[in-house]
Parts: sequence; structure tokens; C-alpha cells
Amino acid sequence: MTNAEIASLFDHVADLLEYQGGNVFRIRAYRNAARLVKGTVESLATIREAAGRSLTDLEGIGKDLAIKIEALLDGGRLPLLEQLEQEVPQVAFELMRVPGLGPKKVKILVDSLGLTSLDDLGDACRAGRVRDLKGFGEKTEAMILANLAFAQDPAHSRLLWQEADVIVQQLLAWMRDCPAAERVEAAGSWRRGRETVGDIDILAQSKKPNEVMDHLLAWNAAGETLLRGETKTSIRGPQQIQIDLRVVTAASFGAAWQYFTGSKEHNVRVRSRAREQGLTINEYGVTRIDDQAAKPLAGRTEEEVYQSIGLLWIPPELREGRGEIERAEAGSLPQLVTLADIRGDLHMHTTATDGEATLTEMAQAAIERGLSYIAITDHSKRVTMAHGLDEKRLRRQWRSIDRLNESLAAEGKSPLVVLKGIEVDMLEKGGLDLPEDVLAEADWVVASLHYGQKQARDRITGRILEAIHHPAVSCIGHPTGRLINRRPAYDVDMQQVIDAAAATGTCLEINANPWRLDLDDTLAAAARQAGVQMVISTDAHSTEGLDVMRCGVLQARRAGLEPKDVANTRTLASLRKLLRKKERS
Ligand code: DGT
Ligand code: CA
Ligand code: CA
Ligand code: ZN
Repeated sequence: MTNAEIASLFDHVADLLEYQGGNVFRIRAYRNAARLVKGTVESLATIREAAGRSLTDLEGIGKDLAIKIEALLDGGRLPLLEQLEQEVPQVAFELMRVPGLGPKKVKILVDSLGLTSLDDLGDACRAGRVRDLKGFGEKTEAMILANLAFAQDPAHSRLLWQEADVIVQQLLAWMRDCPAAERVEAAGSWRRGRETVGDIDILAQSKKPNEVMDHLLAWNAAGETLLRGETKTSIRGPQQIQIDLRVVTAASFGAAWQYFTGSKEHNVRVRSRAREQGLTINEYGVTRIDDQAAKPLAGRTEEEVYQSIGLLWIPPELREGRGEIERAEAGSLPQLVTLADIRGDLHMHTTATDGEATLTEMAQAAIERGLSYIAITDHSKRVTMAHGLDEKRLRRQWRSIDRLNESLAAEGKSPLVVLKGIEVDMLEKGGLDLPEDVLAEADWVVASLHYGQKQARDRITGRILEAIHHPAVSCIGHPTGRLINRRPAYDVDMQQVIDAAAATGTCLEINANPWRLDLDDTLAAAARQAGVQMVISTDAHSTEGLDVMRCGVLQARRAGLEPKDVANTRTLASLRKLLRKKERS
């Protein structure tokens, strides 16, 4: 568990305590714990394991808190959190997802208006019943109504892929321990690498389905049993997510894995193709329509299922019914980019602005991850909250980078090169946040938009196009600004952005942060089509932040990207060639 994850659990406890009107000191203690953990640069796991050190050495961490943290690090959970999740009504969780509604306001809404759903809240706002509550008002009422539509979209109540992945990994480890299970795999949207996951689907191969299903119920994170059949069981797991387990035999494993991986759209096309060939495909296998009693033609592996209808095996990330079947038939499936293809990471922050690790620590972490180059891209001065860099501080950082590169080269054992970069803000009024001559000296410039996100479409689009046409700008960072489940994209004409990026040789970022994944799969596919070079970047604000690269790679794979579409799969020499081309354009 990372520091950030531990911190968010503590924050969650504080929210729920606050909702209950709990003891203010206790609430404050959890908030402080969250802040403390978030602000600790070293990972708590490392500190704990280091000989002669203890969590209680950290200022503000007492014995009590240390015990809780250790339990979390050991994969345990917080008993208090579990209790609170039982006590607080479901509607409160839903209401707290509405941007701008904290626990106190939610409590007032639930108690005074007797709300039982988000729909109720919308009705109450429209009837003008919210404005008269203590601490609300007409403005708040209007704000709630505006944000409600966003929170109410069922697509926004799904777990992030990364959150689901934590659960999937624990679940697989537990289920693979079951003596009756010959094989256990995950399917569904998790396997397809969708950015959010609605429920978790797992598949077990066994001759003893009851034993396997009992094993699931015995998992220490298993909640309520929702359904129990002869070969399928559904339960609630951590964070209220539903888990669907099916148990099949070896002869059907491939057919079932294919079926439950989906997507529905993909499966509909697979089945209609089978029908055209006189075959029927279901979760048990492939049979001839005119002889369904006969032994199935295929079913053991996914490969043989696809092969039975004349197709190559299709990577799960592409199974969305977007033309992958035609490409599998023509033998023209893309050779999707993999994590191993990634040579560099071109967006990250340090303690110079809002990062948690120093320049040297980030470089060391990059070496440990096998990267051959990174760009340090701290914020520019407009981002006052992050203490963004002005020209002077940026040049000072660049001198440190020069010295670091010299010492890395002198050590001789590391192939890492650190590029002098900046994440420069596109200003509200247009233009960039640093002088031309400074930008021209940078090795790598990411231009991002953090302010004036509510501007009209033509203004936002204009700001981004201006940056794209700037000779020093290498890449546009998180091009749409959306935060999954939290904030919609700004209003921008992405087709114009993509076309301009292609015309000028400016890269577009796939920001790998699990909340961003921006460009998303659809936009990245469109950018690829237009011939844009994309960059998959972590935007890391800590050394562990570098590990989200895999989330960005998954999104890129869903977009059908090959290594040649991703600029940071290039060698540094080849990347530099690409950059010179842009400067001359
Ligand atoms: P999710 O859970 O909303 O993130 O998305 P999925 O794709 O995991 O959907 P889910 O869990 O409802 O079903 C898993 C897969 O099982 C789905 O992708 C295709 C298959 N499947 C499940 N139910 C049906 C169905 O009623 N019809 C068809 N064609 N396929 C189904
Ligand atoms: Ca699912
Ligand atoms: Ca499911
Ligand atoms: Zn950034």
C-alpha cells in the first residue's frame, strides 16, 4: 500500500466520522494522520522495514497510529472503517460523491430532507427546498444541481482500473490457494483494461465448484453473498464492488474466458460471425448449429475459439467491437505497445514544486525501473499553489541536472540521461508562462492548461493551438483535463488539436495517472489515425508515481497503439531527432 492510499483511507474515516457528528478531536486526528502520511516522502513500508527505524520516529506518528499503519501495510484493513461503512447510510456515500458536498452538508441534507437517493436531491433542489437549509443558499443549490448530473451518471460510480486491480490481485492470490481450483483468471472490463471497472469477474477451472465457491466466501474481504448457484456465486467485496465468480471445466475454460471477458459488443459480433459459418458459440464452447449434441469443436483455449471462426486471437484490450474482428480476419491486428517497450518517462515533478521526491531521488527511482531517460518537468510560476518555477529557479534546477548527468555518466554504470524540461502553463489570456529564450533552451517542454478551464470552446482550443504552434513546445500535457469520476473535460475541439499536432509534429500526452488517462482510448486512436506521435507519461509526484506507467500503457493498447506511435519507446537519439524536426517546422 502506498502512502497516498493509506492517506486516502484515513481521510475516508474522517469523512464518515464527520458525517456522524463524531468527536472533533478524533476527526482531526485522522485528518492530521492523512496529511502527515501524504506529506511523507519516503514510503512508510520502507521506513518500517529499515533496521533500527520505526514509524514512530516520524514527527506526529504515535504508537496508536503506527499500529494502524502497520496493519494496513500488512494487507489488513481498519476495523473502524468497516464499522463506519456499515453505520452510514448508502445515500450518504452517494451524496458525498457530488463535487462540493462534504460530510457536514450531506448530513444536513439527509436529516432535514429525508433524502434516500440522488434523485431525491435533484427534486429537492428544483423545488427550492435546499436553499433554506442552514449553511446553504441559492448559489449552493444551483451548484449542487449542476454537479448532480455528473455524479448521477452511473459511469461515474465505477472504481478506477487501478483501484479494481488492487482487489483483483488479492482475490486471485486467495483463489489460487484453493486446492480445488486448477486455474483461476480474471475476466470482464478489468481484463480489457477499461479505465473504470463496474464489477469484477473471475473464472475458475475445477471439478469441484462448491469447494471453489466456498473458498471465495471464506475470503477475509468477502462481504454479503448476493447470489449462489451451482456454478456461479456473487458477493460484495472491498469498497462495495460486486465480484462474480464462475466455475467451469477444463474443456470450457477458453470459451468461458472469452465469453466473460466481453465486451458485450465484441461478443455479439463474434457470435453473429459464428452463425454465418453454421456455428454457435457460448460460454461452454463452439458447436455446429445442426449438431449441438456433438462434442464441442473448441473450448479449451481462447485461441482455438477464435481460430474456429477463422480469426487470430485478439488481445482483450481491443475487444470493444471497434473493427478488431475485421482486422483479426485480415491478419492486420496491431502489435500493441507493452510496458517493456517504454524507454523513457517525460513528465514528472520534484520537490522544487509539488513533488515529494528530490531530483536525485527521482533519477535513482528511474534507474531502478530500467528507464534510459527522463525529463524533469516541474510546474511554471503561474501554478502558485505548487510554488511553480520562475526563470531563475528553473535555470538553477537545470544546473543541478547538468551536474547530475555528469556524475551519472562518471559512475558509468547507469545509462540514465536526465532531460531539462518544464511543464509550462498555457496562460488564461493566451501565451506561455515563461520567456521564449528559456523555453528554447529546454530539452523538453510540456505545455499544460491548469487555469481558465471553464472558458468557452474557441478560447480553450485557441490557447492549445497556440501552444502547439510554438516551436519550443514538445508535447501537450493531459490534453482534455478530465479527471475520471470527478471532473469532465474542458470544452475543446479535439479534432483541431489532433490535426494541428500532426501538422506540426507536436506530441500529445497519454497521462498515465489513473485519474486522468488523458488522452483516452478513443482520442488516442484518433490521434494515431492522424499520424500524431504520442507520449505515455506518469506525471509522477513521487518515486512510486513512476509505477503508473502500466496504466498509461493499457490505455494506449486500448487505442491500438504500436511502439512506433509512442515517442518514448524511441531511443534518446531518435527522440532528439523528432524534436529537431518540430523546431524546424
Ligand atoms: P463492467 O463490469 O460494467 O465494468 O463491464 P464488463 O464488461 O465486465 O461487464 P459484465 O461484468 O456485465 O460482464 C462481463 C462480460 O460477460 C461481458 O463483457 C460480456 C459477458 N456478458 C455478461 N452478461 C452478458 C449478457 O447478458 N450478454 C452478453 N452478450 N454478454 C454478457
Ligand atoms: Ca465486470
Ligand atoms: Ca459481472
Ligand atoms: Zn504535471
